[in-house]
Amino acid sequence: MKTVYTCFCTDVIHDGHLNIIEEAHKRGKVIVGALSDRTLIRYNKFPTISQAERIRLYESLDGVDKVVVQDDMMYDDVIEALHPDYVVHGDNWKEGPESAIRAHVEELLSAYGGEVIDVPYTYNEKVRKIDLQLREKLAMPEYRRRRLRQLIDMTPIVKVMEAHSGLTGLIVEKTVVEHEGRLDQFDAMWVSSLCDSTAKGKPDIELVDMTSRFRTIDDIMEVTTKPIIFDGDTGGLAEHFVYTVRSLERMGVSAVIIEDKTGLKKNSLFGTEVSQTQASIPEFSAKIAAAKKAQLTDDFMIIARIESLILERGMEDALERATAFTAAGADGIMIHSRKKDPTEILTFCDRFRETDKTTPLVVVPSSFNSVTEEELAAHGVNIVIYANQLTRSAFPAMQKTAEDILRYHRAKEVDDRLMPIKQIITLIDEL
Ligand code: SPV
Ligand code: MG
Repeated sequence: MKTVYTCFCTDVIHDGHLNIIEEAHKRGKVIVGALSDRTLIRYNKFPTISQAERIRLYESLDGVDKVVVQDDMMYDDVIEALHPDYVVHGDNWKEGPESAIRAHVEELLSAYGGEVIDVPYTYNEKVRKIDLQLREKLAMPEYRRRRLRQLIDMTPIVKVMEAHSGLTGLIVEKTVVEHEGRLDQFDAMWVSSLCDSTAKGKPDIELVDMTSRFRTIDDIMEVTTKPIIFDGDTGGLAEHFVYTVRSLERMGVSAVIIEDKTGLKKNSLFGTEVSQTQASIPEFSAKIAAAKKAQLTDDFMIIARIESLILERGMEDALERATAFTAAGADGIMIHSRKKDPTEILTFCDRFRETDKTTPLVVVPSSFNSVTEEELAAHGVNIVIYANQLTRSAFPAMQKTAEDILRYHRAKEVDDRLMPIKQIITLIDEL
């Protein structure tokens, strides 16, 4: 009896999967691999049911002899363990980032005479309906809101990218890359005060009002499903912040980060070049406590951001604040620095973790950008935010185009660096 292996990462079984099982069953004993949660979120959409539920679902299918967990995107381990004669997959993996995985499977199988079977991908009205139902479970506020907490439990480090519009939201939502045979994507979006303000041509001084910031969130939410972390600046007055928290929760935002500054806030990356006032520990703790009391759901997170290193008040002050803000109810701590060297950030994380093993830690490596996600995770960081890189890459490109059109009195010279017209008019999918 031959052995046939197929890897599933779906939450719902439709005709396409049944067809794959049928094709597999014709050839021998069918083993289904259930892609583990931590691998699935790098590869596909966020799962709407748990890993254990997916395993039970696959086990219940006629024609499936056994279910195993596939924990790595690459098939090396499962192929070594099972030695399947065939690996069956929908033929959609012949194109795009997944094609590297297919090529690697083919190479592994050819070493002992195994074979890849590509089954034509099924797309019909039923499959389309199921896709829509899954999208509802991903996009609606009650599901989206809780997903950040789920991600913190699921993955060594949650990867967050800045978004400040529907379009940048779509980039964070849809960008998947293949690198050395593995696929990767961002987990969540950061609605940065710097980038949201900059996109409106305004300075980052809490000038863009909450109604406008909420409008940005709404634009992003309209076209995406990934969870959102909102940059709440100082949070304003505690009496106002409680209302902001309620609004964010209702919209389906997962977390707000507020920084321990008071008065006219300027962007932290100015450091001590501009005068900025740090809030006292009791004052900021009271703001956090008031917001935690106002919160309606258990899902939403209020994360306290500590500016002591930015303002050069020292490590001990930063650590004292972290303990106090956690005691006041903060669901996470963000520690910030504008040093190029990550040492002070890593020292803070190590020292914080000596006494607190669980409170999520957040960092924003804009200045200390040589540090890797793996290093951060090894020092106990749970969330890494790439806070402004989309804005900082788009602006120079747009400015250069504007300058060159002025320079040459026509657009021909810039054309080879533009997205083709055919692509821009079809960039956004219609429903
Ligand atoms: C932002 O993105 O607006 C931030 C992070 O607050 S930073 O600009 O690094 O202060
Ligand atoms: Mg900000």
